Amino acid sequence: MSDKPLTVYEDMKSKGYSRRDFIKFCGMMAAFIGVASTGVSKVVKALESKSRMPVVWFHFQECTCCSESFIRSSHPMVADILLDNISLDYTQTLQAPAGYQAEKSLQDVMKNFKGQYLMLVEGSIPTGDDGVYCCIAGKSAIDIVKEAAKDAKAVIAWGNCASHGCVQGAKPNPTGAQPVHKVISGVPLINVPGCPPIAEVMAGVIVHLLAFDRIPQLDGLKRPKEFYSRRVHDTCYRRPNYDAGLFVQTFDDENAKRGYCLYKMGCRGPVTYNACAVIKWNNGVSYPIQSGHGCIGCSEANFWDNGPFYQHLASFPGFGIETTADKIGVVAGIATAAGIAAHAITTNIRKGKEIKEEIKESDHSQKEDNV
Ligand code: FSX
Ligand code: SF4
Ligand code: F3S
Repeated sequence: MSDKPLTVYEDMKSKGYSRRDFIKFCGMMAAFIGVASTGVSKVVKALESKSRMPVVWFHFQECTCCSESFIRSSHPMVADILLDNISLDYTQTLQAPAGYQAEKSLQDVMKNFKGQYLMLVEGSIPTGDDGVYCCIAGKSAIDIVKEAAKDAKAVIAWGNCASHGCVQGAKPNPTGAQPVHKVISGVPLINVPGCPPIAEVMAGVIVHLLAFDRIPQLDGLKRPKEFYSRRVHDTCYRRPNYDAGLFVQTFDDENAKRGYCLYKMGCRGPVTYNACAVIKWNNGVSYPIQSGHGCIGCSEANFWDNGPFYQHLASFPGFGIETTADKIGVVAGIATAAGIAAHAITTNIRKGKEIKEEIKESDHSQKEDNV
């Protein structure tokens, strides 16, 4: 048997997945990362030829919900395939080894795969008092991050904690919690905020790296544009109510039952960049606003300090300093602009659906290949 590492496809085959599963997976991923239907073949080609990518996944000051979000993805194939195909060599919550053995795995990856491994970080880094507030195997989180980042191919900061500091970084921030990008430099870094981030977004970012061997296009805050270029407000299904000036005034009023806009209940959708209103959660079942609660801006920096959560914003960027919810129903041009934005993102998702349909079609004509 050759020592050559298995490609993603070979590895899937060895685990009993069919060719059809593989194509379906590539189609799903192509849809998430927003490539056109012609892009599916690129993803297929890449995953047929690329070997597994060594990965180290760190946990610092966090609640582990980012991992939970990912492994409990309602597309079991996504987490299953990705966890198999990123070679998760070190992760404190999922790895089999413990103690010295676990730390040896980490050292082995850093030594044997210099410049090739992907570093995933969940949690903020406490920098106060020489980093004593989070230590693993006798080392502080800050030292671990700096050491591992030095030879990483790229770093992904999962969730609000690693991207922005989250609740640990909120005032008075007793541990001096900092996001990853504040403690390392000189290595490509992607922020994937959200508390936690959406599983499909996490999967999309990993597949982008796996398939195209480069980081996705990022915005000024190092967030992948595919998922963070629109405000929740731009794609929210309650948006027509907002434009018409129809608001919930208390959580138990008639307007709440009618599903009116939650802006006056403190919704942060107008200042929050995330894909929740489009991709949603639990296999597209719902998202906070659809469940009757305003967005609390969990993907934004300082969201804990930007409260109180249940008090509406006095104004927000893009709508004019003086614009308030009471006047907004008459600002017609805005609705058009938002409509265009919403269209752009929903087109991507629709495109995804079309891609899936195409795959279904070709599935019918393709003989099952279960080698
Ligand atoms: Fe943070 Fe991850 Fe919030 Fe938790 O572990 S982003 S606390 S939901 O999820 O790091
Ligand atoms: Fe949706 Fe909130 Fe915007 Fe209202 S304010 S349209 S509930 S995102
Ligand atoms: Fe977070 Fe707002 Fe989405 S609270 S989960 S960004 S709707």
